[in-house]
Amino acid sequence: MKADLIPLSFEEYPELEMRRRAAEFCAEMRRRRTVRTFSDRPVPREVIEDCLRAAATAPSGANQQPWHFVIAADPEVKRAIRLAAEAEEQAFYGGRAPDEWLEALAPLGTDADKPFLEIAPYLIVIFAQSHGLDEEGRKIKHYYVTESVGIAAGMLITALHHAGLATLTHTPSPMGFLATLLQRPANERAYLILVAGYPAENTQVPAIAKKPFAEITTFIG
Ligand code: IYR
Repeated sequence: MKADLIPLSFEEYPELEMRRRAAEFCAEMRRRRTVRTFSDRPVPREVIEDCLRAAATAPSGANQQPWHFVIAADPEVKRAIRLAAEAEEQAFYGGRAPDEWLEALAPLGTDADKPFLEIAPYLIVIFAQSHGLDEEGRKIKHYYVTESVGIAAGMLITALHHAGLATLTHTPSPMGFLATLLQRPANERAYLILVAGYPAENTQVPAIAKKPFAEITTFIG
């Protein structure tokens, strides 16, 4: 059934202001770096909540919002996630990953040790709902699930960065243990762990760069 229509809430800026906003936001985003060393300093829960609210505004296939966020702040839960993730990573780095993959990861200096999973104040585990369920428990087909959850995850990373927090997109592989550990229903699969908090003091990041703009864009006309 077609939804009722309401006026669009839209803000247009004078061109100079638009240019300034775009340039400033670009500069702010270019400062974002994935961090692998976190501080245990507490972060106000309300900030995390607002960032999640911002992420939840993401467009999604048929507006089905096929995501669920589990926010693990409990030290015991974080520890359980760390132990299970490290077990997978040990298998990954200890032989499961093909050499080509390990070579691609070499510049990042990652290994199977994941202390940040316990140190960072928040692990935001993003689940994708492969289908929905109606009141009678019948399956509701979801559309563009991967795209939708990816967009929401990107908006969450952006919101957290904008708020002044660091993040790490962490994808232990396979991630099946997360649904079990966090007692998620059968229609949900773990999509990624977003580690969020302040960076540890004197955090260093790999000297790697983004591709040049001309390489990633083709303007036609
Ligand atoms: N999940 C592993 C490996 C890893 C894979 C990719 I692709 C990365 O960009 C980074 C790491 C780990 O977290 O170490």
